[in-house]
Amino acid sequence: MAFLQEAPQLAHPYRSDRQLLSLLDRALPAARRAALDADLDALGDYAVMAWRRAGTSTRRKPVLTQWDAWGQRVDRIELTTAWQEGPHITTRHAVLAAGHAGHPHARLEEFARVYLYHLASEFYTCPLAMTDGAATAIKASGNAELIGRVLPHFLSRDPATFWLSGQWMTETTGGSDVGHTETTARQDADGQWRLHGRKWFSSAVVGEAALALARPEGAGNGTGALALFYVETMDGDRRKPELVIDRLKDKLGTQELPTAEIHLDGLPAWPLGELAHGVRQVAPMLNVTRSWNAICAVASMARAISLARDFATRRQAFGHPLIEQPLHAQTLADMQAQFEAAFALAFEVAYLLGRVEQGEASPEEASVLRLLTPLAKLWTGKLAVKICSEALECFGGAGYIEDTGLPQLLRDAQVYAIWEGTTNVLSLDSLRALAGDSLGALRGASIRWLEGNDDMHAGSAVRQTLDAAARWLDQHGGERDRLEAGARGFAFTLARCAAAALLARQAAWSTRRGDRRPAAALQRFVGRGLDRLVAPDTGNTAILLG
Ligand code: MFK
Repeated sequence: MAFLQEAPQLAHPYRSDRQLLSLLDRALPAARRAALDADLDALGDYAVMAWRRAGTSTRRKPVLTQWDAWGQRVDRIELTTAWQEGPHITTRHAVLAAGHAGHPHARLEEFARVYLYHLASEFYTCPLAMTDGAATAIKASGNAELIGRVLPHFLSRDPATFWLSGQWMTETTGGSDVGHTETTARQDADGQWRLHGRKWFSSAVVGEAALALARPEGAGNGTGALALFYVETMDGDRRKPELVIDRLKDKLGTQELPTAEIHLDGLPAWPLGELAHGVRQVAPMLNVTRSWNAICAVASMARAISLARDFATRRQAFGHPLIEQPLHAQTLADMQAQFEAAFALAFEVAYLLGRVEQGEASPEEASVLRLLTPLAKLWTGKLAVKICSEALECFGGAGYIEDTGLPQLLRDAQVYAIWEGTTNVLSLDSLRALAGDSLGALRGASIRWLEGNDDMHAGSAVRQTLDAAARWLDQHGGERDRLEAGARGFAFTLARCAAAALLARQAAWSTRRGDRRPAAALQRFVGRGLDRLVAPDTGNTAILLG
């Protein structure tokens, strides 16, 4: 019999994840920690089942049928099995409801669930993120009627009453510069607002509701004149005729997610608040979905590393398992160190979000959250692509073969850097977040996170790099073009410093309990350098692009 390679096995994503276990042990009160265990265990079981199921079944994509046999427009979308299971898993384990539970650890407990559910859900987490964001924006609007109508559905623990919400912003004019939105809102004779236009990237079109940006008829141009509307998509069990699905997108990844192009042909709509400043009103939603993005990006890293590490114990080359080959072990350890830093940053955003929302946070924590949200989104989005790509390489040719399930990890990971704002848009948002003294707040927080850690080198590297970032800002902040040209390097530097300081806090805690791994991750992560500042040479750029 010719040699047959053993396939990689997926370790239980909850019981085997030392980062998640020790984070929850450190951050949660004992009673809350214990109450969470059953849901996380079950979501880990579901992830193992989904991985095995994917390995033994033919991959499917959603199918749109626009017309029935008799010429009736139906716009029916058939979903994959994981998507059909989505409402049941979400409500049974309170994935969204947990985040709105009214205590400061609610978001941490929610995002632990999201982290475990994400990949098994086949990106059903995308519309869940938007539903969570919509719930948050509607709460922030203070619109009591809407709050009473939709929150019981969005946060339901019963699949029969659970609703998904979309976030309809992107149009053919652009996904970043939404100020050019062409969708208009008109009031009919009865005073009912109705939306007319085309939305170009509508994930969650299978949902029951959405928040949509539109320009009230007669309003001026630009971002400030846009309003934010709430819409419902269903009339009983039929989709409303004023919502037409033109086609599903053919995407590089996230292929189980039915992203659609749609037309709104007079769809009834209700403004969340004032009929202007819609982007300001949707911002709480964006910050929530960006937090989901960061958590889901670290979930992809965790999956890629878990499989690559397992495979390294099963695959022999040149007389030894891969894990005993010095360069391969070095490669895996580098991935692990970067992942641990990214994990620490993404989950701090979740922790701070819970504190801010429950009114428990200091003003300094609120400004750190505003800054860390875009930083976590942009850095983890890029890192997920890098780590998934490296993980595929750890399998050699097998990593390039579709039915191993590995290429999908990389194709899916590419979306984290794009949706919810590209790396550059998020770098510019982190400049927006610097209004006030959020850089000073980040420095103060980092120094506190470093307390108790005895890695002197890491501590001084964080402090020195944050000082260098502040000097960079002083030097370039006066000239907008130069500031923007260097914004990505600046954002990466801040993200890496914050991640290192947070990892140092976890390392101090874990070392006291005999776990030296976070300290080793910190040493390696800081050893690769924190500074990614660039001299924004706009003249040189002009020559290169000329
Ligand atoms: C599985 C993981 C789950 C992930 C879910 C994935 C869902 C995928 C679906 C999508 O991808 S939906 C499309 C997502 N699109 C974006 O994220 C938009 C990208 N563009 C931006 O982020 C722009 O920065 C933005 C449109 C928000 C603003 O650009 P503008 O037109 O230049 O607006 P401006 O004047 O800077 O900001 C308007 C107001 O919003 C200002 O407040 P004021 O009116 O009080 O002056 C800003 O301060 C405020 N603002 C903007 N971004 C904010 C914010 N406030 C708080 N937080 C922010 N992040």
